[in-house]
Amino acid sequence: MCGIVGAVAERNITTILIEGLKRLEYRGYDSAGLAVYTQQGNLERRRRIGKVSELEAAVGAEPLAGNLGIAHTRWATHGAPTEHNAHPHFSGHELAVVHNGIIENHEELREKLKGLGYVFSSETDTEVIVHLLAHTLKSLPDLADALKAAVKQLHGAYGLAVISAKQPDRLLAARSGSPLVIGLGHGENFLASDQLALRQVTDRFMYLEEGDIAEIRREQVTIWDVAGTQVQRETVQYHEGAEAADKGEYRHFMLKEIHEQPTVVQRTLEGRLGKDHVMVQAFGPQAAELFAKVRNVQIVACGTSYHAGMVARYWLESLAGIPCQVEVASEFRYRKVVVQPDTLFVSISQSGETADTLAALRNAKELGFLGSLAICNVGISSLVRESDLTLLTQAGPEIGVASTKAFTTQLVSLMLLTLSLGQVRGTLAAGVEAELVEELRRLPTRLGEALAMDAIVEKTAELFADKHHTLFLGRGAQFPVAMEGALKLKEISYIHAEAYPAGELKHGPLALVDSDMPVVTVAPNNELLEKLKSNLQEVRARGGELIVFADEQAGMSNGEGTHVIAVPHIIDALAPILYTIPLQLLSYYVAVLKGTDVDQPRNLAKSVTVE
Ligand code: HGA
Repeated sequence: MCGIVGAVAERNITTILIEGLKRLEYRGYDSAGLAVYTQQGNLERRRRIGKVSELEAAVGAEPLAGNLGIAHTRWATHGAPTEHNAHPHFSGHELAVVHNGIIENHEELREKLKGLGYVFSSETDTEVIVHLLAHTLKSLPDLADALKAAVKQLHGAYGLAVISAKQPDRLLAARSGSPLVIGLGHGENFLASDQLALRQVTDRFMYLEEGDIAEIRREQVTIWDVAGTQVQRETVQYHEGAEAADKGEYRHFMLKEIHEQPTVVQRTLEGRLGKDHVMVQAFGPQAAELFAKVRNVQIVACGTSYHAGMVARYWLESLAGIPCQVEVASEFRYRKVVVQPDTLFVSISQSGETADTLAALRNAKELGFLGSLAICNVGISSLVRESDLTLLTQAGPEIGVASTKAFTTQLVSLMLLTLSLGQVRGTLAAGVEAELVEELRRLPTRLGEALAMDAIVEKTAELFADKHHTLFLGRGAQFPVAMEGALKLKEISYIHAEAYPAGELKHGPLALVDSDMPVVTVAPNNELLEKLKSNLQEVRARGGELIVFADEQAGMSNGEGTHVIAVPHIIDALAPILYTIPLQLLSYYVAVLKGTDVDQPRNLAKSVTVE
């Protein structure tokens, strides 16, 4: 979602700010802006709706140079995506603020500040922050003191960057519910909502914690914690290889990320498989002790991660014999939940900053769960920090807004969880675990074979180019795979797609089936295959066109209105991971045919850090 970049240096920082924003573009946004304290001693800003390149052009046309500045990509929550709502927001000519998050008491503060004579020029919640700070500065002239006092009046979530023309040697930051990281340079320092934005200028970072306020000067960084006590935060040297935001030979990040899946699944398995068992300590030193007590599992997640959780439910119940509930985080967090004794709370999130999932975890801590486990792709994230146990997916940075490799690595991690719980609790026969471990080792190769379906899937995509609706069907653990397939198609091709358990067809959705409604089905060769074949007959009988991704050994063949695409055979338990690949490719190629913005689909954002 929105991004923040800030800099204080001896050199001109405008290009650093713009490059930083570009590196955050993948998160999705609707407008961009920056404010610089210029060499003439003024605060000046440029703002544009649309892409960072528009902002860059505006700066090119009317140059801005200075040693202190803040910049922002906005994903509107309060007020339309217009230029006057874009950040930075100013109070007079003195103060500029950029903000990620939501101020819940903005109406009340706005009325109060209007009463004090402040004039608002936007509909955003953010603008109350800058006027509130301006007002506080009247009694507390030091910027850090004023910020500490002002944030006490804010309810909601914020990551803030602030600069003042009156104190132009410093950049201020405040974090509560929205991540911020300081980038450390030599004689220059930086700020961003994600270290990725600053990798061009440094590899040394200091992560702010909840409630921290930071004063960042060229030579010095001072941090106060939520109690106002001056604190040191650890400096982290960033080591991850140069997995830069680079598409390489691929046309889109999404296609690159789909093709990375054998490698990242391999990485997710590395160091976690013993000869014939899963190494439970991969979940943390106290995992074995905690897992031994688990009698139930509650999974909470959003979007694609929720679908991973739904697959895990089939696995946990059928393989480990552990009852499992799965719920979307935005529902779980506001519902009165009855927790069964000895329930493990499992949250799943690519970024680890998903606002609803994080809030659900925080609620869960008050509800008497046995403990919490985060399945997450970002090691230094709030979800990881706040959970008892963690298993990191090793997907690497995912740039495409529509999640692909994050999903399959989540599935692999959830299979490791299933096997670990079954092992520790003695509910999974050692032979079954050994067989699945062996199959997991082969999985990267199998995924490579599934990727070889690329060309046939590209051809199949043509069947969808002029369609407006589709149905996705699956049975058992393939039902959530069908849901994920439908979500991918919606997200990037804007074709309306719905998923149903195949057995539900005749209870309603069959009424929709006609020659304009293609029906996509995933059909591994399992005990449900014959039932699925009957469901497909129901579709054919109504003239519906069938696209069936079927096990090469399932004995299904092409026929009138039936397009069968053979999928390499795989053990049933791992089929959800393998069948995801052709569905990802299908939505990708349909989107390419329709000419949509594959990597940054309209209205969507990566890492949903607001409710
Ligand atoms: N509420 C602010 C910032 C929005 C945001 O953080 N989006 O991710 C606004 O609407 O401008």
